[in-house]
Parts: sequence; C-alpha cells; structure tokens
Amino acid sequence: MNKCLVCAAPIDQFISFGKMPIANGFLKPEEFAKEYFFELRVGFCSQCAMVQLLEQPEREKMFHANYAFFSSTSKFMAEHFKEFAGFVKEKYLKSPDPLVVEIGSNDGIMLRNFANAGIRHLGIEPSENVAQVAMRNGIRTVCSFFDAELAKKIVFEHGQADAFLGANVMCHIPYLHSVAAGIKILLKPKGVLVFEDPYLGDIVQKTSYDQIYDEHAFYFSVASVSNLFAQHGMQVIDVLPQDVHGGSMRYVVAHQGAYSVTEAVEKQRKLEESLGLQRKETFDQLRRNIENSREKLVKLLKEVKRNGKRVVGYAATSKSTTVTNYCGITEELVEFISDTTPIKQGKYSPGTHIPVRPYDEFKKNYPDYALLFGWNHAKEIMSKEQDFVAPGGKWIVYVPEVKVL
Ligand code: DWN
Ligand code: SAH
Ligand code: ZN
Repeated sequence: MNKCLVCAAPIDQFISFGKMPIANGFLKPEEFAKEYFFELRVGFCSQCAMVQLLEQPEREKMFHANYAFFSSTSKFMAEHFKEFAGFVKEKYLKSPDPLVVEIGSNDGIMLRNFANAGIRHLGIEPSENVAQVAMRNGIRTVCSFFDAELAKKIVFEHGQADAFLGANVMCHIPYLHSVAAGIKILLKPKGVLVFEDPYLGDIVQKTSYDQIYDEHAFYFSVASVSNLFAQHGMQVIDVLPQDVHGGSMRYVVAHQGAYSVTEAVEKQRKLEESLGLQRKETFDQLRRNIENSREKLVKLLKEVKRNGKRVVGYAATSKSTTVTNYCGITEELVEFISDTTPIKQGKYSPGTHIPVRPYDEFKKNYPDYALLFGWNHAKEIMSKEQDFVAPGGKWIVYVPEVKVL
C-alpha cells in the first residue's frame, strides 16, 4: 500500500497507464534496446485530497544536461510570463531592492522580465542545457535542484526573498515538504510564493489525462495545496484560474496571517466540492472517461488510416508520450511528429518510436490530418496554420473530446 507523499495516509490507486518511458526521453535507434520504463500509476488521497503518482523515476533520469523542453518555444507562453511577472511586480514587490527567486526557471522565460527591469533575481534550474540558455542571456541561475538546504544557502548569500516563483515545477517535486520548508525559510515576513500548475479541476472536467506523466508527481487543487502549506505555517491567500496549459491555477501563498485571504479562495474551494475533487468516486469516473477516450481515439485513427489518409502528429509534447503509449499509437497510425525543438528533431518518440521531424517537413507536404498533441497551444498553433486548413487539412483533437475539427 502506497502512502501519501503529503500526509502519509494510506492511498489507493485509481488508474494504471501501464509501462511508460521517460516522457521527454526522445531517443536514437541505438538507444531503443536500453530504454527505461516504469509503471505510471496514479492515486487519490482521501485524507488530504492530493492526487499523485504512486511511482516516479529518479529525478536525474528526467532533469539533466539534455532536457528536451525549452520553455521559450511558445510565443504565447512568453506573453503569459510577461503578464505573470507584471502581476508579481505590481502587487508584491513593494520593498526597496526586492529579490525574486524562481525554481524551474528553464531558459529564463519568466525571469528575463525581472532581469530587464533591473530587479535582483535568481533562477534555480537543475537541467544544465536549459539553464545555460538563461545564463547566456544574463539571467542569474544556479544549476541545482531546490530543497530546504539550498534555501538556507540562498538566504546566507542573498538574504530573504520578496517573491518565490514557480511555473509548472512545484507539481514536479515529490519531496514537497522540503520545498515548503525551504520557502518558509526563504520568504521575508511579507514575502509571497506565487506558483502555477495544471489544475486538477480542468483535468477531471476535460479528461486531459495526458497531463499525467513521469514529471508530474502531483495534480493540485486549492484544497490539497491549502492542506500542504497549512503544515508549514503558511496559507493560500489568493487563487487565479489561468487558460494556459489546458487550464492552470495560480496560487498565492504567504506566511499565516501576513495578508487577508481573498474571496476567490473560498469560492474556488466551493467549486471544487461541487466538482467532487475531494471524493474518491470522481476519480473512478475519471478512469472510465480516460478508457473511453482511448477507445474513441484509436478507432478514429484506424478508420482514417483504412481510408488511405495520412496522419502527422503536431508537437512532440511530453503529454504525447502518455497518449501514444497508453493508446498504442505507433508509426503505423501516425507517420511522424512535427516539432520545432532542434534537440527533439531526428530522434524518436519515447516508447512508441515515432520519428520526430522538423516543422518544415509538415509544411512542405501537408498531411490529410494533423493529430494535435500540442492541444494546449491550440490558439497559437491554429492561428498560424491557416495554409494547412484552407485546402482541406483537418485537425484531430482528443481534449476535451475526441473529434475531427
Ligand atoms: O510541465 C511542463 C510543461 C510546462 O512543459 C513540463 N513538465 C514539460 C513541458 O510539457 P510539454 O512538453 O507537454 O509542453 P508543451 O508546451 O505543451 O509542448 C511544447 C512542444 O510543442 C515543444 O516541443 C515545442 C512544440 N511546439 C511546436 O512544435 N509548434 C509548440 C508550439 C507552440 C508550436 O507552434
Ligand atoms: N517554468 C518553466 C519550465 C517548466 S518545465 C515553464 O513553465 O515553462 C519544469 C522545469 O523544472 C524543468 O526545467 C526542470 O529542470 C525543473 N525542475 C525539476 N525539478 C526541480 C527542482 N527540484 N528544483 C528546481 N527546478 C526543478
Ligand atoms: Zn494525503
């Protein structure tokens, strides 16, 4: 029996996706034979409402000097982080010469907004290749995993922080208690933690099961995040739903009693109750919805193939690794996956070994159908792909429902 990583209560599994490879482990044919697999199992803790992986590969297998995800590949996300930084600056950087610390700072997509404004900043990023891009652009970065020990060192060298930020990284860290303890040490009395992650409410409502993969150890709700920080003398003071990554939540957390709590927090908790995010049955239903989604997608792809049509995958996302492996989608159904990230191109998708090719190959010979693995960027992608659609190209999507657009 697994124990909850947050409250240590016994926890039940509600789904297994079977054997899965490293989601960002794009590889070469000579590496196929020694590819690493683990069982992607997910559980819900009835005690503290935290949804979590029950098995996760060691962190060095996921985050290293060849990490394949570079944040700045999306222009829309760059705009989003400009807004995020503006929100923090306006509301929480009131003291003279403030310090902003960000974990999972990647290639600097967020921190450059502070660096450009001459604000003291520090990025913590364990994946060396992406950290180097940030450093080359003048963003102060420490190449390390964040935990309570590192927090002490940062306070010693730089003093306490006014804002501690994290986008799509808190949910990646299984040792959340060490992270929370570190944040507690690092924040000034009026300092705030502002972080964003894919929101459990959206995953449940949209059956966006592809958010579930090795890197995502947790699937947060306001309830589970509040429970976690309460154990460390901190409280959620504000929550702001976001459209990005298929539906995310921005949480603002502060030392207990340092700020008044906005009405949005209670409102969201009520909404979570009505969605059943604190009930085990919700996740049994989610499993059935996921199984249905798989059945429909496989049926559709096989039908399209039978009709002699070409299907290409659009964007070799981490999420696509869950979809292709869980649904058994190989080169037989999807000719190749087009992606703009140089480090992924010329390699093969994890587990299912579909070729990943440069975007130009999509552009120069449009397929009949594009399977939108980057559905969370649909607005950005569809607005620039008019030339694919105009002569009859069609999108296949599977979130929130399997359909042809
Ligand atoms: O949480 C995480 C999020 C923030 O980023 C990480 N664990 C890993 C990663 O997840 P992902 O790989 O699912 O992220 P995206 O942003 O959905 O995928 C981006 C991929 O799509 C990149 O490989 C670039 C590609 N892409 C493309 O080929 N054409 C993206 C866009 C916008 C495009 O137009
Ligand atoms: N914040 C960026 C990157 C998200 S990808 C964005 O939203 O686009 C997750 C990032 O977190 C990766 O760059 C990974 O190397 C980093 N990361 C993983 N574990 C970490 C840890 N313990 N401390 C700090 N960063 C971590
Ligand atoms: Zn728990």
